[in-house]
Amino acid sequence: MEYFKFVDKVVFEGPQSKNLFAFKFYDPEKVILGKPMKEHLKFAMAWWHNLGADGTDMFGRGTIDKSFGVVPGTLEHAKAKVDAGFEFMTKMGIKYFCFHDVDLVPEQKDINDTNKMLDEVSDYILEKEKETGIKCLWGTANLFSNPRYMSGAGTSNRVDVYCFAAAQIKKALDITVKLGGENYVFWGGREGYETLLNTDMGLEEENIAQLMKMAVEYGRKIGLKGDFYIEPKPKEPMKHQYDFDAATSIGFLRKYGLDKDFKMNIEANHAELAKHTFEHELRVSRLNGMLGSIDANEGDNVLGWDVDRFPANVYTATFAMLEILKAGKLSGGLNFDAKTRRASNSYEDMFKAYILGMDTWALGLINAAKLMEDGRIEKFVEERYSTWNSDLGKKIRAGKTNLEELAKIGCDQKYFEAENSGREEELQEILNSVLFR
Ligand code: XLS
Ligand code: CA
Ligand code: CA
Repeated sequence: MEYFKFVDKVVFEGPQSKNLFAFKFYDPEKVILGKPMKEHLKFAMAWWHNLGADGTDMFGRGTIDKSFGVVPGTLEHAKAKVDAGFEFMTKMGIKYFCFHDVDLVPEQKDINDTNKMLDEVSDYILEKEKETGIKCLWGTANLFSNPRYMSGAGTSNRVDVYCFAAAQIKKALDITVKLGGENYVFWGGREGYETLLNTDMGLEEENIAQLMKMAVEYGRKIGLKGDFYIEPKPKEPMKHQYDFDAATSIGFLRKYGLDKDFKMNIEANHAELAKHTFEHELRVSRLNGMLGSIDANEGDNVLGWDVDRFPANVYTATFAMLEILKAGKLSGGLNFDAKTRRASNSYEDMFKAYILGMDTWALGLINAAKLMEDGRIEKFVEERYSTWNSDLGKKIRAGKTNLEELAKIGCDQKYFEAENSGREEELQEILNSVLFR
């Protein structure tokens, strides 16, 4: 069955094209900085939003028909989602997808029944992967929707709940490896707390570290080759989430010796919720050798929560691409953890949203390359720090001096004249002149 008859294949037609089902900027074969765009931009489809999100919000039921012609909540529906998903990715030219266990099949009352369904549906996905060459980018377990996780999964106050989490993680790892996925994500939506009055924070932190350790051991045993990721988010659904931001998560990983197996999966909208910029989170991850993958979306600065909009902000994509280019090759890619708005409720809107997202990131890449070639901003930063290349600067950086010696130099200088401007406005003007020339 063909679900999306209105489009055959989305191809590049260029910025002048008025075809709503064509790329204006994403030209997969075009070489930028020595590599085709499709290699720089490893796009992935998020199973949960694209095949599952029906526009439901806390004030109203769904507006978007994701039944794909069969009754939702059945095995047939799970398979129809596979068909629709592979038709969508093939038509869009997307080579990867990401999933939670319960995106693939409806969760059953008994976890063993859910696992049987997962076996059957993943067999079917495997067939489709072989036909199309599409692969899994990462998998994960949903450890936040089921009421048993109301007080956390790996950070639950109950050991029996912790074992359910272990069971789901084990199965999600099995399915990820079976589908050729190289990476595995931990997003801790319920791993946090509402009040310290009822919380043993120290015990919770140790327990989740232990769970991650066991996940790594098992994952390596069954052949997971890539990275485990933590996906930081400061809040929502919990008031305080332990993986607040990249810096917090990296500190946690180092404390528990998990930093060799884990990297960051940075989501733009989560960075904004932490009152950072997306590029800040990417920079912190990159500087620590911890940038693994990206959840590509954006928030809305009028709404203060996790709205998962499709990325449209070209400046943000540009700054993000600069970080990604400097990081070199990522083990992951760009997963569109994004959904169409509640009122954008047609199948056509699904395609238009992905076209918008992919074109935005293509522009980000094109612009980042232009900025690097132009070189003025980078050169300015280099010059701004040039006193650190002096003999004194080198001596300090090599740790060959002490506070007394520097204090003497400081006092001999007597006073400081603020004459070397940071030139922020000049740099913004350069930025615009490079982007829009
Ligand atoms: C929710 C998260 C989630 C993770 C995967 O806010 O973005 O979707 O990406 O569990
Ligand atoms: Ca995400
Ligand atoms: Ca999100």
